[in-house]
Amino acid sequence: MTGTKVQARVKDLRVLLERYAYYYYVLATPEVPDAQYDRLFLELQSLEEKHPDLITKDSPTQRVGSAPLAGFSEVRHVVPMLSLANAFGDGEVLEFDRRCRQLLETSRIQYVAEPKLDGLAVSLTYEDGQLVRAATRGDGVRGEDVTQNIRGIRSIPLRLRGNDWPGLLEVRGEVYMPLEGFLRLNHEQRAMDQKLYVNPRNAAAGSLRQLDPRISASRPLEIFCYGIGAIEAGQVPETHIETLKALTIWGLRTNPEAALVDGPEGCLDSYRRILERREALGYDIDGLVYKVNNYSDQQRLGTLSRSPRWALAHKFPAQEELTRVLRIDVQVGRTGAITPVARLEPVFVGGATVSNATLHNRDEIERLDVRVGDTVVIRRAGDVIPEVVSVVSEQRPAKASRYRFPTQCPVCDSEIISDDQGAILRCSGGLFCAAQVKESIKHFASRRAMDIEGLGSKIVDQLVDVGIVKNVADLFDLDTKTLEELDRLGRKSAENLVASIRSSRRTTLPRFLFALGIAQVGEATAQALAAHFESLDSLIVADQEVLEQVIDVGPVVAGSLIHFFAQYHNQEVISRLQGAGITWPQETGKGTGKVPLAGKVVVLTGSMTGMTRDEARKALIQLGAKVTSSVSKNTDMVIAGNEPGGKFAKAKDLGVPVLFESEFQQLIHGGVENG
Ligand code: 5U1
Repeated sequence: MTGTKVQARVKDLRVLLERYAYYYYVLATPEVPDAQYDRLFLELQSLEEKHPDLITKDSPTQRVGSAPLAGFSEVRHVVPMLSLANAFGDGEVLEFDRRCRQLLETSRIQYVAEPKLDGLAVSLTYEDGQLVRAATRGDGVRGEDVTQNIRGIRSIPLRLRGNDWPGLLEVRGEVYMPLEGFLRLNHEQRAMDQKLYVNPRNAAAGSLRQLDPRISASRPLEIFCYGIGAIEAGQVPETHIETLKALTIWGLRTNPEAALVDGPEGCLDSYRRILERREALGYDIDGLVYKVNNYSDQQRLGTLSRSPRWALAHKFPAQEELTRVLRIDVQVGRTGAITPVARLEPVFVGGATVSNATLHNRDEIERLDVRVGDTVVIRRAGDVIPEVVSVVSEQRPAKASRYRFPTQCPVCDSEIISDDQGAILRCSGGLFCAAQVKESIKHFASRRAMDIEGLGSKIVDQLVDVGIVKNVADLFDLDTKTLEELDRLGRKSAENLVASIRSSRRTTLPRFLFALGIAQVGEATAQALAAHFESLDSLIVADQEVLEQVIDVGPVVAGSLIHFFAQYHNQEVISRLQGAGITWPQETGKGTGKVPLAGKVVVLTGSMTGMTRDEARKALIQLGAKVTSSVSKNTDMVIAGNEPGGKFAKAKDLGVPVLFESEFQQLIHGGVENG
């Protein structure tokens, strides 16, 4: 290539790479597979190696420097980075709106409601469209210069797109670590015997403050930009919502959840909706921020000493709190798995009072070195079981001794054994252990299994403790008189329970298989087995080889099924259940057109607007699909919602067909043909 041609190619490659990064990170709709991006990147890198004079500071290849820093120098913010006034209840939001209306002498205000990320506030300065400086918020007046590390965040453009940006533009936003990246990072840290981060916020802060920019660049950091600080030689729009749009056009990533809302009712409505979807966002938020939309109104409202009068953070209930460990117990699950649980001084966290938190397993107790009497951080996020996150070791009582894991089952005294890998500890008591019997009955009766309404945990405990029920088949022998004698169960409830046990007998084969509680057989596997064999009899007689033909059934699941059906007492229970009248309609798994995704391996990514993730997953299972979590060459289809992320890119890369939400909805309602 001639010198001019090389120059032109280098320029084209940069434009293409910037464009692809923009579509991938900012618009979340990748234009090309990752492999294509990588190819062009390598081409640019090799041209720059041969022609170093063509290297520019804003080239996509020049994001990460190699020299570790001695420290971070101080940066003074030209416009202070303010903090936000907090509200914890609806009343405070109404009061905020009343005050704004009064000061503005208006009857109605439009606000922008946007998620408040639990990350690290930063300021990015662009001069003539080039990123020249990035700083942390610090105390709001002085922060640290983290330019080298910010350059490593690929969703932050090194130069702005278009040409209508102000000559000097200081953008503000929150750097955060998505939950998936946080879990992956901690997994890697553990593998390398490095310190674990307690939460995504600490991981984001720790990653951005690495002195080696290469380490920082390897961390899964992202940004959402939410406003503008200093500005010269140019203008920004007149409203906040328009500014967010302008930022996106200039190549900066803004939160797609930000929305213009009307009055305090609009704010509170957004709050409730986002609170419901909080777990599905893929990143931690600790509330919503409401901002008066109109900038001239913002100016008239002005700021108090540290926070603007025109904005309010409406916080979610705290998800982490401190409390004390009173005792450590172990619980025995349906399959005998032993789970340690911390009994706590009750504490209000994540919107509920919590007095128990899981300690997961023996290794986790050892890792945390949690002891009775310790002050601990516990976390309760949404419906997730509360867990102990860390120990405040400075507050440990002098005589607290190390926890010794039991060697015998606390319920039946059988020996506790460890499985092949030594990761899971189990009670060896089997059906001799009342705890395992109770849990297997609770599972059998649960909503997604036989769905026996009214058979709650307390009733099962009593039935097993007094010896009336020894296995799930005994449930179908219960009568009103027997049940009436149990504590707290009147005649009416006893009658209702007998009726719901009777009506549970009409079920489906997948539900029945799932209800049996066979190790390794969850809902999706039960669905696949039912679709494949279409009858219980054919499943029971299937050998290892035949079983492994079922999609996603490998040697372990097949072995578990064979072991289960070979046990005499399991055969007896199944035959008693059938004798009690449990029936299901003939499986019409293949070729009927009712289950268009029969046997297909499907992956869900991104959030749906019309349904929760769990609803989407159930709809897929109903359509016959096997829902898995990661995309591979075995995946038949990916369903992509909003912000689909890496799985979407991988699907495109591997040529896996992708269905968007509208097409998925059509499929649910019987519209799209599937090949
Ligand atoms: N989304 C969002 N987060 N956040 C934090 N907007 C936003 N605005 C802030 C802060 C501290 O401050 C400005 C209102 C000054």
